[in-house]
Amino acid sequence: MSKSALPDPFQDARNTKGFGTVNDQDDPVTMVLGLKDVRKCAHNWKTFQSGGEEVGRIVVPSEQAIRDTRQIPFEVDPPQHGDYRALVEPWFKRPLEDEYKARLATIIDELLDEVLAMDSVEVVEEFSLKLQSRALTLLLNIPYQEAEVWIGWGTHVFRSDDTALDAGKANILYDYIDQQIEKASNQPGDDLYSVLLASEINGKKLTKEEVKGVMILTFAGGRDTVINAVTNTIAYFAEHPQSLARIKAEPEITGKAVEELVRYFSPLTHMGRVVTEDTQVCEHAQKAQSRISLCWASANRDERVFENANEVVIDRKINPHVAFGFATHNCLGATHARQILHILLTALADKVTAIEILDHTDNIEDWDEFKRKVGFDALTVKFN
Ligand code: HEM
Ligand code: EMZ
Repeated sequence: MSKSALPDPFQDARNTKGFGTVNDQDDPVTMVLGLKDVRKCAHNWKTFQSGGEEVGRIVVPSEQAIRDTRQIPFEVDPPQHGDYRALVEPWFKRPLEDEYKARLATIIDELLDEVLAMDSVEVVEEFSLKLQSRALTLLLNIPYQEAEVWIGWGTHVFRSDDTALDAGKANILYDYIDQQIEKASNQPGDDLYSVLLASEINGKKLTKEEVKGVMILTFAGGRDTVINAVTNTIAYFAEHPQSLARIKAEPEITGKAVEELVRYFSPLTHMGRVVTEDTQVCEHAQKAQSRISLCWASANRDERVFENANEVVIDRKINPHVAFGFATHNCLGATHARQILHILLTALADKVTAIEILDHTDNIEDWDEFKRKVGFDALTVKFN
């Protein structure tokens, strides 16, 4: 069996009934599996809500027990969503600027040089986590050194080896953000905290709680997703050196390659919504106040849309994937994530000739009837 392959556990359920069910903390979730249905539900924010009363409930597993702060704009529905989104969108587009790209390229080049000199590298801890944390200093526009603090937190800010909902860990993040907000409020700079503290919606300054909501989301949403995408990229090229050679020979396909890898990896498996009225989902009765989820990972393997859906077609021409979501809440961090992967592919093609996998432990998510490999808990390689 290929080590880099991520099998699609949803195929049967998607083709027979179009949905699956996962019981999360006695609050079951109907997982919507087909691409068309996922898009339809994502578009319909009135019936399938993100911003209900119960903060944390749209995440699966629900984070109600470990979080009181509403993540913004993720847990807000239109029309308020649009106000928040308009406020933060320009900031999250900065990765398109040349200077940002150049600084990101330096971070990636330095890290690659480091691991190329090592006899063996545990990619998750020694490469992907460092890369994610160092790159995030650019997105937040704060000193590079701060990444060391975040590297110490491990791969997920809410999950640990023992539990998917680690309150102790979550509190470290909340306290840290509170402190940073105080610091920026006393001594404003040109970092994201300061910019948010100074901004207004309809003439009203954002509260510290709102700023905290944006920052928690920025730390949580862009962490294991990016780490898994980077680690899976290394595993993929280890087993497909010819694809790396193609990117070297035809750098113009790099953008397509990034989209295809993100489709195939689908680092965020699904995201929930709360149903506001009795309705039907995939011809299945869905009660008001129950939960559904939009399963991006399943939608991205929908064979009605993607030819050879279970293969990485490195220069796939038509690729309407939903790995970054769809409609209202589509990923704000996508510009940053795409830039990381684009620069990483270029640097790998430039500096690396072969990657050998020495050891690996899969990271398999358990969604009751579906067990999904999303990446690796550990991946040891030798770069050549
Ligand atoms: C939203 C995936 C990286 C910040 C989303 C959504 C998906 C997603 C599927 C939609 C959620 C929904 O509809 O409920 C990913 C993947 C990533 C990634 C696959 C990496 C490959 C990042 C990064 C950041 C980020 C790096 C920021 C540091 C956000 C935010 C939203 C979001 C703020 C909410 C946008 C809104 O509500 O309007 N992401 N994400 N993401 N993501 Fe990402
Ligand atoms: C939430 C989510 C954001 C959630 C767009 O996705 O990412 C998850 O990893 C977090 O646990 O709180 O931020």
